[in-house]
Amino acid sequence: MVLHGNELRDKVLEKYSAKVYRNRKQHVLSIDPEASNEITANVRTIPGIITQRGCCYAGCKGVVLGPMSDNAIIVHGPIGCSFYTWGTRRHKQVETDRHGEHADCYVEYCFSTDMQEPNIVFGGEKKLKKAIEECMAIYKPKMLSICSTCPVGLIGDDIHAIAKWAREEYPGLMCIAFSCEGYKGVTQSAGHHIASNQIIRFIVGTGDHKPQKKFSVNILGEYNIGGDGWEIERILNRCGIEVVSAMTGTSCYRDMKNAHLADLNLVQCHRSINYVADMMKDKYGMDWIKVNFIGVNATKKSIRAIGAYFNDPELSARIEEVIADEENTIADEMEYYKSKLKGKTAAIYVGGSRSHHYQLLLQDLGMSTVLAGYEFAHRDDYEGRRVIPDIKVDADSKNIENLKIEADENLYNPDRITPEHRAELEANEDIDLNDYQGMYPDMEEGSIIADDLNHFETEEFLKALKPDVFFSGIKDKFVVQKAGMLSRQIHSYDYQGPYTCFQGAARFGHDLVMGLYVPAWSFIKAPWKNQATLVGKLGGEV
Ligand code: CFM
Repeated sequence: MVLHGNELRDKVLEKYSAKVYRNRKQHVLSIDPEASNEITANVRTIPGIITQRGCCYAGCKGVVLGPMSDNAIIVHGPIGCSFYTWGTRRHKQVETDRHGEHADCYVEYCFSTDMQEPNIVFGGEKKLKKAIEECMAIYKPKMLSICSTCPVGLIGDDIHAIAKWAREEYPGLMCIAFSCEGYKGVTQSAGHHIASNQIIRFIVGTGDHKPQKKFSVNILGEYNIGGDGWEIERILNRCGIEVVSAMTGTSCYRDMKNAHLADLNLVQCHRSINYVADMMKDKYGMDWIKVNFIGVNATKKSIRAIGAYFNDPELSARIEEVIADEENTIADEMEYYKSKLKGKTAAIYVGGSRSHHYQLLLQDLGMSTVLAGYEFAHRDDYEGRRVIPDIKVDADSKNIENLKIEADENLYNPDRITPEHRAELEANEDIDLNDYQGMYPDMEEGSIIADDLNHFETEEFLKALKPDVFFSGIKDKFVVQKAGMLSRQIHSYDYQGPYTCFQGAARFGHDLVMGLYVPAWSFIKAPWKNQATLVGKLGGEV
C-alpha cells in the first residue's frame, strides 16, 4: 500500500521510541489546507540524532560576515574552529567597491588566535591583542572582526573591550567583536542575528556616499553563491535601479556603510537577515519588500513589485522591456528543458530559505516538490510572519540579544511614499511590503514538510516518495547517492551557478537535465546485491 501525507509521516517516525516520536511528529507534517499546519521549529535537536544543522559561529562568521570582501576576520578560539571555516561557501568577491575603487579582499584568508590549553586556563586576551597587532602590521585592513568560539565564551575573555581598544589604537579601523560562540542558540540562525545586530550598531549609517540614480535599493540576504548576486545586479542595473549595497555577497564594509541612503530594502533570504530589514525600518523608516530572484516567474514578480513601489511609469516601462528581452533570450532553452523535466518530482532540504525559493524555479520547469524542509528556519519561514506574535520565546532564543532600536534623529524618514500609495501596495496581493508569507502558500496539498530532517528520515522518505532528484547539502548528499538517486547541492551549487533571474534559470535547467539524464546513479547497486560473488558448497556434501 502506498502511503501519503500524515500516514506516511507516522509510518516513517514509528521506528522511534515514544518520546522521540512525539518530538519529531511536531516537526514533520503534510500540507493540509483545512488545518493550521503549525510546525515546531528553531528548537534543540534531540541528542544523538545526526542533524544537518550548523552552529552559531558558522552563521555569524561564515554566512553573514564571510562574504564581506574588505573584512579581515580573526577567529578567537582553537585552530580547529578556523580550519572548519577556512575557505568559502562559493561566495564570490572582487577587489573593488561599488564606486569602482579598490577594496581589500580577505575572503580567502582565515586569521586565528590558535588558543592552546594555557590560554584557556590563564585567558586569551593577550593573544588576541597580539593577533590584532600582527594583522594590522601585515594587512592594514579597514575593518576587522573578532569572532569568538565556544571555549572563549566559557572562559569569558572580554572581546568587546579589546575591539574598543583596537578602534582607539588604530584610528580609521572599524574593529567589531561578535560573541558568536557555537553553543549559543540552537543553530547557525543565532549567528545571523548576532551578526545583524553588530552590522546595525557599527556599520550601517556611518557612510555618506549618496546613490547617483533616481531609484536605489539594498539587496539583503543575498550572498553571491556561484555569482547569484552579480546576475541580480545586472538585471536591476538594466532596469535603471542602483544597488547601494548587498548584505553581504558582492559587498564590502565600504558599501554597507551607505546602506541607509538607499530608498528601499529588498529581502531575498528572509531567515538570515530579516533582523537588519526590521531594524532599518525602525531606525530610518526604510521599507522592505520580500523578493525572490530564483525562478523566471518569481523574478518577474519581484522586479515588478520594485517598479510598483517606486510608482514611476518610465521605470515600469523599462522593467517590462528588460523582462521581455531577458525572457526572449532564454525562451528556446527553457522550452527544451521543460520538455525533459515536465512531471518530474523533487525533494529539497536546505538551510532557511532556499527550500522555498527553488520550488518556484522547479514550477517554471514543470516539476513539483513532494518534500521540503529547513535545517534552522523559524515558524515564520514556514507559516508566514503573521505567526511571529504567537512564537514562544524559549531560553535558547532569549540568550540572543534583541536590540532596542530608536528612530534616528536626523535620518528617520517614514514618508518615502505617500500614505495613499502605501495603502495601494498593502492591498496588492503580489507585493509583500514589510512582510513574508512563508513557504506554505507555494506548496501543494499533501506534500511533506520536514524541519531538522535527519539521515534516517531522509532515507525513509526517499524510499517512500521516490523523487527524481533530492536537492541537498554536502552532509546529506551521500545518503541520497547511496540510495541510487540524483542529488544536486543547493548550498554551493556543485561548482555551478549563478542560478538567479532569467539566465540563471536556464543554467539550472541545463544542470538538472544533465544530472537526470546521466544514468550514473542506477549503477550504484553493489554487485553482491545482484548476484552471488562467492561460489562454493556446504561442507559434508558429496
Ligand atoms: Fe539564507 Fe543562504 Fe539559506 Fe542561510 Fe546557509 Fe547558504 Fe542555505 Mo547553506 S543565508 S538561510 S545559513 S539562503 S549557507 S547562502 S545555502 S544553509 S538555504
